[in-house]
Amino acid sequence: MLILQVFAPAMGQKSPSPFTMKAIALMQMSGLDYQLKPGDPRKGPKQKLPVLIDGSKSIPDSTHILAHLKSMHGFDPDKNLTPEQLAIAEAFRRMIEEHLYWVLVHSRWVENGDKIRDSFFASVPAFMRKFIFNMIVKKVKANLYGQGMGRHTPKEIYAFGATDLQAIADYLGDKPFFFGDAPTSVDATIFGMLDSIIVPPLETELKRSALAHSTLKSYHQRMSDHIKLAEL
Ligand SMILES: N[C@@H](CCC(=O)N[C@@H](CS)C(=O)NCC(=O)O)C(=O)O
Repeated sequence: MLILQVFAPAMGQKSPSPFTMKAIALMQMSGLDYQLKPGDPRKGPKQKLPVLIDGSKSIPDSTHILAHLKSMHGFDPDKNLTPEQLAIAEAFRRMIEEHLYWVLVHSRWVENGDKIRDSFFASVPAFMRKFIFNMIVKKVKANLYGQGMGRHTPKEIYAFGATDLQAIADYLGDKPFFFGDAPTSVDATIFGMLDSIIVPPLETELKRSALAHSTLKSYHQRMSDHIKLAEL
């Protein structure tokens, strides 16, 4: 039995990370038998979630999880894509995971720290929560600065986010999924990010930019229905 380790539900999300939601979408799309379990990133092979456990193997990273599903379980949602489509998918994936992700990190940890604290750290005793949370926020801010996003003003950061979301909405157009009638792996990536932007009850500039595109809102709903998220 496959086990997918993710963050426990929080802020209205099945798991409050774009990468864990992407992995959940992939597992659901695969039709494979698996169990969702809350994990602890500190105990994982790369100190991050998601992690897929397959027998004695632990596979961290959503991209490696997809590669494992392809090579070991015959699930390849991209098998009908052309080389050109694969290249486009890879570029969008990088934009979402290496750029838009940092706008999300800013919107959550820098601008809405007080709101996410009790939800993300519900399992930490209340008297220690603020202390631990402040330590993590310090680390997150250092990461944002190191990556470069944290050197910009909030207005500039949200303008980057709006441009990325515009690119996704423009390429999607009125197609049901990114490359047409059937979802592929880049749909799991986009879904994981949109779920993390739209679902939590945080009124951020990033969420406003996403919801300004009715196509993105309906696409998020279509993907949620397709992967039967409500049944999980
Ligand atoms: N490249 C990884 C990224 C995973 C990732 O960044 N996970 C974050 C949550 S969004 C995490 O586990 N952070 C815990 C930590 O840094 O302590 C993937 O695709 O799975």
